[in-house]
Amino acid sequence: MKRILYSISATAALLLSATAAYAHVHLVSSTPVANATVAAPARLTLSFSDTIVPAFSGFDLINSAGTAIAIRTSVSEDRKSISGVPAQQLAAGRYTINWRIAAGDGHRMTGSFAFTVR
Ligand SMILES: [Cu+2]
Repeated sequence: MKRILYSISATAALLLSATAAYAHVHLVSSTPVANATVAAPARLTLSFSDTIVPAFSGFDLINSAGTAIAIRTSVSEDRKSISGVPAQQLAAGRYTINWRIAAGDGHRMTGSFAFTVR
């Protein structure tokens, strides 16, 4: 009986953690795609799996020298993506996007990825 109880609670714990992980909002796609080499993009877009809180969601664009590029970000009307238009055309080189969001469930998350402008 003890053994049965143990396996039931272990299964419940697994199910709970799987549900919690699934519930977290995550980055589903981006333009440019992570690690892509592209022509200078006029607009950068990050799409998330669920709604985010505009006041606490945005991203920074950093060049290979570590300098932040001026960019104004905004959250879409459906609150599932963030777009930003660089203040000037991006020069060739490698760039990193550092994003931060607050999800509807109150969790804050951050992440980053890089792309290259040819
Ligand atoms: Cu969450």
